[in-house]
Amino acid sequence: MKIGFLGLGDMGQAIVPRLIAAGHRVAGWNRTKEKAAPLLQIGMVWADTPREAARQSEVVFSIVTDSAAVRSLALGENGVITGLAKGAAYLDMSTIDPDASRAIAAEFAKAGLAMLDAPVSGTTLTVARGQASLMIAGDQAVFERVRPVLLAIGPKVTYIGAQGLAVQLKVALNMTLVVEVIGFCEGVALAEKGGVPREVAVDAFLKSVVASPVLNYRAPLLLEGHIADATYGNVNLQQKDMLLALELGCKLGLPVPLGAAANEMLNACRGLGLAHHDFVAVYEVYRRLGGMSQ
Ligand code: NA7
Repeated sequence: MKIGFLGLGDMGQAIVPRLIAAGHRVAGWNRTKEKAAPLLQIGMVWADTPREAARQSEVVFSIVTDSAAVRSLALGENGVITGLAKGAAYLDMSTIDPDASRAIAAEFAKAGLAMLDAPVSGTTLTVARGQASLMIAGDQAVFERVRPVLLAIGPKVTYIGAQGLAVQLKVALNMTLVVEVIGFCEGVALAEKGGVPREVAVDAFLKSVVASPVLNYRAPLLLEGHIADATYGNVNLQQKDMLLALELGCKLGLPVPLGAAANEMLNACRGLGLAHHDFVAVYEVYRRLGGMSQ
């Protein structure tokens, strides 16, 4: 199929090669053009604007930082909405405010165009390994039409329901992920402070019922002893999602006290200058609070 791809950050860099490898033609755009270079080398073609990418495509994806970024590339002067053909589909994979996503989709619907929310769960590594999972919401008939393209990105593609529900679910999922990893950091710190060597504690956690895929791949970062530069998601990016979760809880009247506590630990990371580090930097916060580190 002819695909437009907007946003060639870390996730875009991992997804586009999978689409090309599956035989799709990809026209890509990024605000900072230089980032397209490695993808142009493997066959992606450059589009000057989101509109140009949309004009040449049956399916257009975007994956960018936040609601404002999606709004500008979707609805701006040279946005997707100005170039998308009737019968084509626009899928936003970013993790953004569900209400903002619904409002953007409503503009597409008014223009007789289809937009779905299609967030990806997984890191650049899981995407590259073909293990990412995708959640999709919006018009189910459009979803069925684009499903083969989605399967090229990841093997687990799940239709969630009405517009906005996939991105809402993704916000809930990311909150849980951060709470889980911070719980792990707290537990290991408690064991270490009491005299259990860190590597012994981590090994025991990973052999226990507490183990999970996310703890397995983040544990090595915690063991390194220094706090690794962001590999899978830095503090700022995780906090963006956590703030979306807190806002959602507030809007819906559902308390999320564990999310709120986890958010305080992310604040502490930023206060200590660890904003661009992987969020297992929370472990370092515990070490400093517990007098194990300066
Ligand atoms: P990255 O690697 O930080 O990349 C962010 C991308 O978003 C990158 O392409 C940026 O373009 C783009 N961006 C950011 N702001 C804008 C605006 N205002 N307009 C257009 N493009 C913009 O993030 P990831 O790839 O890891 O994650 C992307 C999303 O997936 C995010 O919602 C995650 O939570 C999940 P740039 O290269 O800076 O010009």
